[in-house]
Amino acid sequence: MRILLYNPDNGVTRNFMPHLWMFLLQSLTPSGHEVLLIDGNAQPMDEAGIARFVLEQKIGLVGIGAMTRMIAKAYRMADAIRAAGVPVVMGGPHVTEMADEALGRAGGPRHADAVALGEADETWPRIVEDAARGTLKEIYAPVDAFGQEHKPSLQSYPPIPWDTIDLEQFNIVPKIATPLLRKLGAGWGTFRIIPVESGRGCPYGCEFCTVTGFFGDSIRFRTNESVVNELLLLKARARSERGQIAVFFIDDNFAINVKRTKSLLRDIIAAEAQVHWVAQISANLLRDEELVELIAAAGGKWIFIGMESIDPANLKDVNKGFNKPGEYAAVLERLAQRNVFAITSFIFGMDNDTPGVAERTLQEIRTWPPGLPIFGLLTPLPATPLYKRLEAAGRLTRPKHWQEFIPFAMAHTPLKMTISEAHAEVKYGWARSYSPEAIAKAVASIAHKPLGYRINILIARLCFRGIYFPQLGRFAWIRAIAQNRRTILSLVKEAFRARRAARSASSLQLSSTVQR
Ligand code: B12
Ligand code: SF4
Repeated sequence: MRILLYNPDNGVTRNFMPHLWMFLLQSLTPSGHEVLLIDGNAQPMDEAGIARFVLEQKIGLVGIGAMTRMIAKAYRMADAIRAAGVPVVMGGPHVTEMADEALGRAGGPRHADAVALGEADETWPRIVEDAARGTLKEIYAPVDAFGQEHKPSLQSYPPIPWDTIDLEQFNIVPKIATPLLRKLGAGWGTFRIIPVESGRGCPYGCEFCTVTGFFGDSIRFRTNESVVNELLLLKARARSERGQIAVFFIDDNFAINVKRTKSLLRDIIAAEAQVHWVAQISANLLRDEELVELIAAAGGKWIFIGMESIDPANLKDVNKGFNKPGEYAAVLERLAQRNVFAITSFIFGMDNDTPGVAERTLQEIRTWPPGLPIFGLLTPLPATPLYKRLEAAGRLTRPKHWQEFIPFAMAHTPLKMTISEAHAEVKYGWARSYSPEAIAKAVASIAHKPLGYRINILIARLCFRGIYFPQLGRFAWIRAIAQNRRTILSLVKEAFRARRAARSASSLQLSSTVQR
C-alpha cells in the first residue's frame, strides 16, 4: 500500500523545520508499504491539489497530523481526500483531545475515518495493517492488555534514516544561491534544521500547556547511544553534501533530568558528534554551571526558555511559579558568557497583565544579553487546565477558536485589560524588538565577540521577525533586507576586511618560508 503522511501548513511561517512525527511514523511503518511525506509548509497544497495527488499516486491511506492552530486546514484537506475515496487517519495533540470532533460525533461533519489517540509509536503499525486489510477501526488508543494507558518506552527508538531520506523540500538555502554557497568555508549549499527528540514528558503541568496531559508526567529517554548515532548520521550527511545541519532537540524540557542530560552531553562530546543545536530548557534548570558548560561544549547555540512573564503573580496563576523573574538576567548572562544565546518566550494577556506590560517587559529585556524575544497571547488549548478554568468561569469568547483560527488573536477576555489592548501589547513587543534600530543594537551589543556570533544574531533576528511580520514573499524579504541594510553592510565589510587580512597574513607567511 502507498501511504501519504501530510502535515498542513500553518499559514504564517515557512518550512524552517520539518515535523518529526512524519519521519518517526515512516520509520515505524511495517515493511511492504511505501510512505510519501508532504509538509504543507514546504510544499503548499490546496484541497483540489491533494485530492488530485492521492488519486494520481494511487495512495491507499492518508495520515494527517496537526496542532490545534492548523486543524481547520487539516479538516478541509481530510474532507477533500475522503471525497476522493481515500481513507484518512488523523493523529496529534488536537484530535487526541477532540476525537469526537474529528469523527463527526460532536454534531459537526466527519473529517476522519480513524483517529490515533496520544503517542502512536505502537499503534501506527496496527493502523497500517488494518488499513491494508480494509478493516480500519475508528479509534486507536495506546492501551495495554488491561485497557490501561501505555506510554511507549523510547529505549528501542527506531533509527531514522536521515542519510537517505529525501530532504530537498526542507533546504532553507534558496536554490539560486546554492552553487555559490557550497564553495563557502565548509560549505553552505544546504542548510537544514532537523528535529531530534532525546526524551518525552514534562511533569511541571503549566496551566496552558498540553504536554503534561499528552505525554504524561512519566519522563522517558532514548539511550545516549541512539541519540549520538543520529547526530553522527546528520553530521555525515551535511558534510557529504557540502552543507550545514542544525538540530532542534524538541524535548519539552531537555534538562528535566539534569544528571541524564549531562551524561548525554558528555557522550556527544566524546563521540565528536557535535552539531549546532537548539533545545528547550526551563530557566530554573539553567542555574547549574556545569550543565551550561557542557551545553556549550556539546554544540548548544540557542536555548529556548519559556519565561512567559516577568510578573510572579502571573506565573503563579498559570502554575509556573518555579520560574523566578529575578534570576532571568543571571541565567542569560551565564549562557552568553559561553556564547550560547536565548530565545525568550513571553505570553501577554495573562490575568494580572495591564496595559503597558510589553514596555515593562522590554525594559527588562534591554538589560539582558541579546537574544530572540518572542511574544504570544495566552491561548486556551483544548483539554488544558486553562481551558477548563476559563470555560467554567464563562470567560471564553470563542470556545471553538480553532475552527476560525486567527493568528495572534485571543479567545477569552483577560481580567485587567481588553482583548484589543492585549493584541496591541503583542504588536508593540514585536515591533520594538525587531525594528532595524533594535536589530542594530543587538548586533552592536556583542561587538567584542567574533564576527560569526554577530552574523548569527543578525540572521536569526531577521528570520524570527517573520513569526509576526509577514515574510513569506520575496518582496517582504527584500524590504526587510533594505530596512536593515546598514547593519548588514557593516558586517559584510568587516567580513571582507577579515578575509583580506587573513589572505595577506598567509602570503606573508608563505614568502618568509620561501626566503628561508
Ligand atoms: C517542535 C515543536 C514546535 C516547533 C514547530 C513544529 C515542528 N516543525 O516540529 C515550533 C518551535 C516552531 C513550535 C511552535 C509552536 N508550537 Co509547538 N511544539 C513543538 C513540540 C515541542 C515538539 C513536537 C514534536 O515533534 N513532538 C514529538 C513527536 C514525536 O510527537 P507528536 O508530534 O505529538 O507526534 C506523536 C503523536 O502525537 C502522534 N501523531 C502526531 N501526528 C500524527 C499523525 C498521524 C496520522 C498519526 C497516526 C499519529 C500522529 O504520533 C507521534 C508519535 O507518537 C511540541 C510538544 C511536544 N513535546 O510534542 C509543541 C506543541 C506541538 N506546540 C504547541 C504550540 C501551541 C505551538 C505554538 C502555537 C506556540 C505559540 N504560542 O506560538 C507554535 C505554533 C507554530 C506554528 N507557526 O505553527 C502545542 C500544541 C498544542 C495543540 N493542542 O495544538 C505543543 C503540544 C506544546 C504545548 N505547549 O502544548 N512548536
Ligand atoms: S515546563 Fe514547558 S513543557 Fe513543561 S508543562 Fe510547563 S510549558 Fe509545558
